Amino acid sequence: MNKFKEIPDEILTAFVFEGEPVSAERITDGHINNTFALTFESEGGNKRKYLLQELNTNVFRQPEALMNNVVGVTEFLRKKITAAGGDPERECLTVIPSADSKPYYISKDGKFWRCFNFIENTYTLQRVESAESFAASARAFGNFQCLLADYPAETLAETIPNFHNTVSRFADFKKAVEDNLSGRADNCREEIKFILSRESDCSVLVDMTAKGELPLRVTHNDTKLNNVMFDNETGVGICVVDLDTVMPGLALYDFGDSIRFGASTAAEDEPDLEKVHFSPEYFEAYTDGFLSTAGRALTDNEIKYLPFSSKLMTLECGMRFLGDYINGDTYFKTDYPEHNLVRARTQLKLVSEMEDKMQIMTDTVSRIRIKYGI
Ligand code: GN1
Ligand code: MG
Repeated sequence: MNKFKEIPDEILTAFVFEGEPVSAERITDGHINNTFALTFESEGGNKRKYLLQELNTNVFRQPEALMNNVVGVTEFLRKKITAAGGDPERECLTVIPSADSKPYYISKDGKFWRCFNFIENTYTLQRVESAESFAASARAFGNFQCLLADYPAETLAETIPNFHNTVSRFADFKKAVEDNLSGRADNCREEIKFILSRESDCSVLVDMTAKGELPLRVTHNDTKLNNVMFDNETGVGICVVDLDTVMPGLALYDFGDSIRFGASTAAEDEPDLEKVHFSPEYFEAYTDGFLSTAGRALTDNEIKYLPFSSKLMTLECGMRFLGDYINGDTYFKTDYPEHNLVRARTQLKLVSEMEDKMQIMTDTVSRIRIKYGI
């Protein structure tokens, strides 16, 4: 019997699940896909959990190619983790095949579903709770990047073209303001001005990459704190999840995006800007954790641009939230009409504080380089 209002019957038999479905819980952390934790029970009373997702095909236009990436990356990680004596069931995602042996299922109503093992005895964090847990997430993302260092990048499809291309993000933003589809641009003229006056920042990493001054690597590209699963007992960040945007990119995108989300004293959507501050202490904790695992693999330019990338990724996200607000909320999920505007404001406040504290960040990176001899 289907007790799950939000999940069609058809889906509960579409994948190779073990046992009978007993419960389903919606997970509301992400801004893009619809996610559920499902529990199935086998005859002896054995329970097994799965993570079921309906992929947002408005955002991910080539879902088959995306799942091809995810299968490739998870199988690659599985081999490496096994060879190193780790437990691939806990340290990487496993794709659960559909009944007809595909890594996804397209329902009769045309929705795109996929399923993973649920990693038990772990927790996620929606906010940084301590410098130590933030450093643990940094070690996990740094390690993830190292594990994928020799992944054949040419086999990866670009799931969202120009995802972190800040020049094209800036152009999209300008167009959103010009088109003003929702008529909301007048509610945020200050914020628009703030972004438009930072156009020159947007080309810095793009130009360096074009000149060969920064190497393309296989990167995660969405390194939010809540994309790390922490072990209940040890607090170690054991598994990096949300692999939809694993593509060739810059190490700086991964670093900067983590700082954007985590080195803040408030939530990404905190409406009271008095509470939103950039935290140099959290910046230091993350930088230390990241350089402890990935530092030796990074070039001098990559390390030098860590502080700038933090600001740039935060500006990019601010542009995306504000652009979506002006476009009428067509991309990110929102809980209320001003949600994207509130999110954009936190990002721009962080950008402004990072600009003031750029020297402190640079000094922090220098200190940590000395510590690790890199
Ligand atoms: C989205 O899906 P989620 O919430 O992990 C977005 C990221 C943004 C983030 C902002 C595919 O990530 O790029 O940085 O929201 N993912 C996509 O919170 O656009
Ligand atoms: Mg996510």
